[in-house]
Amino acid sequence: MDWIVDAPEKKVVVMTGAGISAESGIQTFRGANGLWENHRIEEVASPIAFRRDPVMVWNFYLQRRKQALSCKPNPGHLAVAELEKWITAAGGDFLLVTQNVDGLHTRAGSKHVIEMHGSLMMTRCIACGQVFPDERTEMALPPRHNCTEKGLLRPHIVWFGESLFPGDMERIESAIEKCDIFIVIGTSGVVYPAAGLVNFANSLGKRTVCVNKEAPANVELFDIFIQGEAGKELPKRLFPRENKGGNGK
Ligand code: BJW
Repeated sequence: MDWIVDAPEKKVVVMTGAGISAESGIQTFRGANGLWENHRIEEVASPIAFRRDPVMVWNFYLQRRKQALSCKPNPGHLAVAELEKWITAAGGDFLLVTQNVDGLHTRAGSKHVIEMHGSLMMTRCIACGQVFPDERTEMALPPRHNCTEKGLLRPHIVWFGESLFPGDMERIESAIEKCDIFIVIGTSGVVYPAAGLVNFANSLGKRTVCVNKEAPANVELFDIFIQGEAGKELPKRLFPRENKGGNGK
């Protein structure tokens, strides 16, 4: 097969991880140049860490926000957005589930997206729970919310030990139940519940494909594994170029 999504497959779920943003200059979490090499991940990405040192955690996410805003979507993000256009124009269903918090898929033009681990561009009040867009990059101290409880603001990120946002898992599973093909791109397959979604897809007999630079931990669960960089593989292999979405732009 030359491409991953075939013409009759009009119901597609794609799930991405940090690998798809690597070619935009955003470091992945694990591996040789992993973001976490000099930090244990729990030091910065857990509710305990935020309770212990909110200033350190806030500043870590502020730096990440600055970095994400300074990066651009790469050909991998653009190919996923084009696939969505193509599927939608053909009357099909498309859902992109991303573990990434960098916002690059939306900036590439993806519309139907679940950011299952949250967003660097959103903040949440720990007291009243209100979530709002926040692209500020200069607040060295976590501010207080203007609600009656004056709650501390925290990144709207799913940290270790926290559940996904209400309804997200149900929407993801429902899309997988209806899909023809489940494509997983640029993730090491070690963080749950994301890593377990391929088991769910397999249990329903769906076709499963993985595109990754190195074999992920759960590689044996996929029907097809394509080894390579997302920005190089996806534009040529995700779907047939001559049929690409809308007017072919
Ligand atoms: C390329 C490339 C290129 C590079 N092209 N590819 C079941 C079993 C065991 C443990 C658990 C379980 N269920 C829950 C847990 C606990 C925990 C967990 O999974 N722990 C494991 C580490 C063992 N999960 C949770 O706590 C989750 N919550 C939960 O399940 O709630 C219910 C519950 C609570 C408590 C107990 C039990 C249940 C929440 C997980 C939240 C994850 N949050 C993070 C950080 C926040 C976001 C942020 O700050 O940015 O999300 S962790 C971090 O890992 C981040 C990522 O989204 C996530 C996944 O990483 P990803 O995307 O896979 O990146 P990498 O770096 O690992 O891999 C990159 C890959 O790309 C590599 O393979 C490269 O080869 C490849 N690559 N260049 C293509 N150009």
